Amino acid sequence: MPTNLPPDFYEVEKRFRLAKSPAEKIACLEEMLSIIPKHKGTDHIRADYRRQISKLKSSKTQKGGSIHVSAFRIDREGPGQVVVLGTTNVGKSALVDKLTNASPEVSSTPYTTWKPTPGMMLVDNVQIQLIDTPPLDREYLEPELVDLIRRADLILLMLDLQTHPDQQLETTVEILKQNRIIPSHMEGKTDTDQYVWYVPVIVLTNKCDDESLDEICEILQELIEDEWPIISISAETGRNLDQLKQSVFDSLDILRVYSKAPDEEPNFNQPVVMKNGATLEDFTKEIHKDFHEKLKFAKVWGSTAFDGQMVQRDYVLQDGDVVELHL
Ligand SMILES: Nc1nc2c(ncn2[C@@H]2O[C@H](COP(=O)(O)OP(=O)(O)OP(=O)(O)O)[C@@H](O)[C@H]2O)c(=O)[nH]1
Ligand SMILES: [Mg+2]
Repeated sequence: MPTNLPPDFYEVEKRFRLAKSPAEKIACLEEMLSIIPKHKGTDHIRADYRRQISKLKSSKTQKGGSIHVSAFRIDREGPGQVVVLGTTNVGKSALVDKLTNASPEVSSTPYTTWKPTPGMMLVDNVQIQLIDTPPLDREYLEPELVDLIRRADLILLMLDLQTHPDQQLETTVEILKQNRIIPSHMEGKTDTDQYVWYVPVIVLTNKCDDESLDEICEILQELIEDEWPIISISAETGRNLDQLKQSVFDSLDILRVYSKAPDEEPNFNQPVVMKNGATLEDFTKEIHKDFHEKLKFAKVWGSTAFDGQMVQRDYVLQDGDVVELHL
């Protein structure tokens, strides 16, 4: 236990030791966390309190005691859920803060984030959900975080370029593997009898603030197997973030279609976002059930159609198509 703790801390700690119910214990631990000073000497103990809180919260949910809405249950918004993962201090919160409308706490103190925070990132005219997460830790991984990762459409696996990124990658992949989560590009290359979840991964080497660090990025790329999709970025200076946004968009395998009424212009700020391969039939379902049930024909303006071409329900939509539906 570190010295120089404020007197309040010991009072709360005493209450914690005497507490009987999980709710009381959680309240005390949260209070202790807010009192304890943040510095290197308290890193370990703060991480330990967070683990205890997580364990208490999940056992509380399982027992069906009080109504508990988990911070890890995040509704999907937009065309895909993208989780930002990595060990502590790599810059996950800084990235989500920079790219989305959310403002998670960014700090040089390890183990700052302890619950996920979703935000929406605008790529071109599409809002994509990005989720900041607590650090991956060998000792304990919140079961609900594991579920969140398994359900994700894409993992942004972040490394701190300035502190042994190759080891961080190894650690992170190992932790994921222990939880039966395998990067998609390794499908067929891992020997396991268990059921596993394959999730696409893009590796981000963060803190590549300027050209002087490009050489380390290149060495890292040579060190790790070449099939890893990897982008060097800086959440702080904004370096290569446009490239990252485009790569996220491309990985989600989506296309945008614009609906228009006869004799009107389409609204290019409001695309209907669909999976690649979607047909006109799928599009009618997105617009309204009347169109789905009673569609007579549609006109399309786009890359594979001549302007105003009449198409049928089986027409395969392309990114950027403008569609006019007729009943
Ligand atoms: N130089 C530099 N520093 C960065 C960059 N991104 C983040 N940082 C710094 O790295 C430290 C950690 O950033 P966070 O975003 O809090 O890291 P985190 O991964 O969310 O950490 P945990 O919440 O503990 O998991 C902070 O001091 C940031 O200012 C970057 O691109 N360049
Ligand atoms: Mg964080």
